[in-house]
Amino acid sequence: MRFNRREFLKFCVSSGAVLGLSATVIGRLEKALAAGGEGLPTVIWLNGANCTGCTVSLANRISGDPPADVVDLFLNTVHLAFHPNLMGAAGDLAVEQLREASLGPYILVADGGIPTAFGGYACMVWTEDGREVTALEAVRMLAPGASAVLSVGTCSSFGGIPAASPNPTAVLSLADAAGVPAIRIPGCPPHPDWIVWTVAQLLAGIVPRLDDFGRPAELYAEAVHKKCPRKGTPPAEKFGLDSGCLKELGCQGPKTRADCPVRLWNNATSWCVGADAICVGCTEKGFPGSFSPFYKTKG
Ligand code: FSX
Ligand code: SF4
Repeated sequence: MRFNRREFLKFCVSSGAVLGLSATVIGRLEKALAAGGEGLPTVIWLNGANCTGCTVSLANRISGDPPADVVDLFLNTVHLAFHPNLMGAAGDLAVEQLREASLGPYILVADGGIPTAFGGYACMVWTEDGREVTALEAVRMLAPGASAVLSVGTCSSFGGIPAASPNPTAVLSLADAAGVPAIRIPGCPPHPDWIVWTVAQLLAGIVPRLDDFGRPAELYAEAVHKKCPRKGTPPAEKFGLDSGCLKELGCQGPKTRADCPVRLWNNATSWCVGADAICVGCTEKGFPGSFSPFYKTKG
């Protein structure tokens, strides 16, 4: 099934309550919908150093109502001009599409950290005129002209796993590598709803209020611990034997801001603590170094 931009807007409007979109955002999207969605920015999505989990997370969003999945949605609606994993075009054609998109209004999205050692040549994103273009060069070229810059995932937001000590490729966040401010949607991976919510705000012409770490404050409003159903229960001594609090087993929920216990994952099936694992702190700056070794009690 194919969807167009109009259907993405319809989807955002009809799923507004689930996604937590405000009445203002829904109102503006409705207006854009009435205008046929013309003039909305194109999305250029780059991959830095990553595991591709961010895109997999986004692709896992399934809805009971059409449009059924976000892959189709983003391919055919938000006018996703370039995405290394999702686009149909390849080679020169893909680069042509990117170049064309970069002439008009566009939102730059990047998942993955940006390696800066070796002149950036630890991560090449496309070839042009026989020359390898690095992620570093690409973000420095595209970020200044973007109407918004979006860091999807902890690697792009803060460096994340590829920047973990000893960080041999000198990975930086997108904002630090490109020298521009970015809206950060951390999580390793981030929840697909967080990505769609933020893109919907930008399409509605609204820059979401950000917290001190550049994350949309509404999405990262409180610690995972606060609404965890295990809060206040006796400490669990082992995994899988009871439903007690996992803090003594290394849970980082008290230090980690995200709405996982309420929103749940995999189309509202469960979440890390619900599946009897600890929260590892993946939405926080300093992950993984500041939270490891995992499964140990820290302070
Ligand atoms: Fe990082 Fe994303 Fe973790 Fe993986 O693109 S936030 S390693 S889920 O893939 O960048
Ligand atoms: Fe908090 Fe983790 Fe215990 Fe849940 S399991 S109450 S998030 S410390």
